[in-house]
Amino acid sequence: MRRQDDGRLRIAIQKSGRLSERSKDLLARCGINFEWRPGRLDARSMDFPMDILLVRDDDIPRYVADGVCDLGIVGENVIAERLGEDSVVRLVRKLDFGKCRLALAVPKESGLNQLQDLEGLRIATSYPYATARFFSQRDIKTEIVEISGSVEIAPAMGVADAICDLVSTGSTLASHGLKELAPIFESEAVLIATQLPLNEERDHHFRRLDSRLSGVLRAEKAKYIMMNAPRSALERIRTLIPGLEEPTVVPLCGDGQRVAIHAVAPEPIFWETMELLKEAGASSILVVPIEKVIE
Ligand code: PRT
Ligand code: ZN
Repeated sequence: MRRQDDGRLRIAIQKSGRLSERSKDLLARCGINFEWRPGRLDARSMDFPMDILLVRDDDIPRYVADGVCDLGIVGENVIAERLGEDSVVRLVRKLDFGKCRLALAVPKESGLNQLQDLEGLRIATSYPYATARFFSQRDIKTEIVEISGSVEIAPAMGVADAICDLVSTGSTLASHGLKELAPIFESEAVLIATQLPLNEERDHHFRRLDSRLSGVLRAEKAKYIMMNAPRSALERIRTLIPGLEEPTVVPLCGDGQRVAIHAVAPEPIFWETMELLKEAGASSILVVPIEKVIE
């Protein structure tokens, strides 16, 4: 049943886990703060017409698909596992955190080196749907052993011959004597929206949120760069900073040859680039973070 329409957006995020703090922080940077009350799984924002629901990440795709919540922040891996290929939610944008990959791994000394070697073997995973689909698409018969946690210990326990689990740094695999055999897919945290229609009011708030998110994500990567340089070095300097199209160039007081250059660089500026800028004749190079961007 559709919930009562009070014009407020409702978003579901993970209650406690790897995505919780980053999700709350991202909303806070969009100017959306919640009053958290101990023991409560919902909260109301005082500075934006939005309510939040704290749930297990596995439930988020379904809540959003069914319109229980308008929006959700969740890993792509969870959406793929819970909803399959049905595009019953709308991917609004990738959020640049929670990056990992679902991958197949085998014991280092197993002699298993390629996918075909897994034919007829047991694969332990918390992602039975995605794993089974991967093998059936390649016509490789395997037995899927569904395990809800600590999948990496399954081979040592004799429960399975290989595993299919999330990997980020790879240190969990290494510390359990496992090696990665093949990636299945890449994942990161994403904002999803229901495909059910939002009324005019909620759609308006959704657009405001999305525009703020876009600004926050762009600002995260972008830097404001300032330097002084000879006017003759301008062309060379523009080639050194990726994406630098229209810098502001201001004459320096009392110096006809040198100018101040100010620009927003859409990508991070590395030390190597600063050294090249110096070689090109730039001095007093300042790189400062940008907090918010709105176009
Ligand atoms: O309680 P709830 O169901 O909400 O949480 P959960 O236990 O199912 O999920 P949680 O909090 O562990 O992870 C939430 C989401 O974070 C996942 O669905 C992914 O989208 C994302 N994510 C990113 C990861 C990892 N990186 C990750 N490394 N989720 C889990 N891991 C685990 C992995 O399962 C393995 O045990 O970390 C270990 C591997 O890490 P490395 O760095 O050693 O390779
Ligand atoms: Zn979960």
